[in-house]
Amino acid sequence: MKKALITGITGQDGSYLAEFLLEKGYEVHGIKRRASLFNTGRIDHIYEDPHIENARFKLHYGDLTDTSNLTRILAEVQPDEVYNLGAQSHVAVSFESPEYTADVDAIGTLRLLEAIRFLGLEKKTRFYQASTSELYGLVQEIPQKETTPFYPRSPYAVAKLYAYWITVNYREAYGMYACNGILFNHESPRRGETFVTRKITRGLANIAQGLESCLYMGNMDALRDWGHAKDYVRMQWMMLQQDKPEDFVIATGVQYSVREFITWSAEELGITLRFEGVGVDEVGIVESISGENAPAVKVGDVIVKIDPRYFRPAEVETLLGDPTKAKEKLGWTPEITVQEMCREMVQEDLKVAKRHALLKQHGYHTPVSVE
Ligand code: NDP
Ligand code: GDR
Repeated sequence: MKKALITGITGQDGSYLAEFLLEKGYEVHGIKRRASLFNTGRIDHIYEDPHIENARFKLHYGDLTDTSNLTRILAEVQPDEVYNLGAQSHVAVSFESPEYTADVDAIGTLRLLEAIRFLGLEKKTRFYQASTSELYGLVQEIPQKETTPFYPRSPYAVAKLYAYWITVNYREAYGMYACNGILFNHESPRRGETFVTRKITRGLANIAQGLESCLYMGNMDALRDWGHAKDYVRMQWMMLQQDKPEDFVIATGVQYSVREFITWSAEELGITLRFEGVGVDEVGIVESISGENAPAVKVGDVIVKIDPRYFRPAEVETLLGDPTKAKEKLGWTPEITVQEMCREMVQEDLKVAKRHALLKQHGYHTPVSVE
């Protein structure tokens, strides 16, 4: 039985990858951080009681900032594959916590690679690094492919640049099977609530049900190449099954604006939006309503506004990936379109919003945290 170790198993990708590898028959080990509240909501459905004989899903407390902890877990697990998905992954937050982001995202990657080498696992253990389209930042070529020069625009992207190159370096210096997946934005109903797609689907579902009144946005002109996390974790595994380690861009090859994502999400709730004004004065106004899903909204309501608080000190305006290499060499193509994904996300968030609205109606306190 193959063994995999996943850092970031409690995150969006970690949860889908763990499911995928369990289905493939792997023994899956994951590193979770200690937190004062439970932080395993995304993986509770695959959790196995450690007392069960032959359990194939095991969690270890740990942190990418802790070398001895990583070394001990690697020594204990002796994994065939390591997926380094753990990161402070929020671009805007990286401007607030640049040093921590560098420690986790850059040096954390080095710690893992060095522990593999130190333990003499470099010929056994294959290593996947969660690299990112943010490396392209101020884009030098459209669309972006494996050979496009990088120009990172945030402490997050700069930290991930180090992680990208240290992965390449350990491959070249020590013959390790180590590779980078340069993944463009990918989302799902399990996406963190403060990334833009989830903020939109959750925010609008809450507004539709009367739990919030307005969605406050940053740069709605930003263009992204959005895919579904389920399609992208399949590719993470495929990259570690080749004869030779290589780096791949994973993207859909289509881009849309944040404003378009808002429009689709509203439509899924039966709300037609009209955008008026420019810059910080732009607003989204309800033009018409159909169906039953937005009982709290009236025609003429302003439900989208700009809050400059969400502008970034340096923005990545446009990203568009070219996944030709992944298609040709690995036979990978995304199966879920961004519009299908948006519908799924809205429907999931609507279920939760309806539950909260019902509780509120019956006098129960249902705080909705907004970012
Ligand atoms: P999430 O933010 O959903 O998950 C990040 C994971 O990393 C969580 O499990 C988190 O733990 C964990 N983590 C954070 N800090 C540490 C630390 N100090 N030590 C150990 N673990 C830590 O991210 P995604 O699942 O969306 O992304 C997975 C990876 O892919 C990340 O590295 C991200 O940067 C990268 N990436 C993501 C893309 C996307 O569009 N989703 C695109 C390209 C790259 P906790 O749950 O406790 O917070
Ligand atoms: P990104 O994702 O920065 O691309 O990083 P995010 O969803 O945070 O932002 C995408 C774009 O939307 C604009 N935007 C807003 N973003 C947020 N979060 N909140 C807002 O209110 C808002 N308004 C507009 C942003 O300015 C940006 O242009 C994600 C992360 O998953 C990274 O870890 C990963 O590496 C990259 O995708 C690829």
